[in-house]
Amino acid sequence: MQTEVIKIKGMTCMGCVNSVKSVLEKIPGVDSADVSLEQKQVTIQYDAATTKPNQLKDAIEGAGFEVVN
Ligand SMILES: [Cu+2]
Repeated sequence: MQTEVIKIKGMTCMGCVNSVKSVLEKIPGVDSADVSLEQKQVTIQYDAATTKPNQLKDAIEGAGFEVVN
């Protein structure tokens, strides 16, 4: 299992947090997505053989948020 921490711009409330979490957890290979509104970041546990970091970032941007790193 691989861990990726992604900084996100544009999250303002728990609704945003839940959107980010649910799009990420729908991706095959993603085990968990732990979103912090305070720290404006998500910590993702995923299987690197199934999912690439770019897919995670694309999903966040697809949900309407900006990936910082
Ligand atoms: Cu919101």
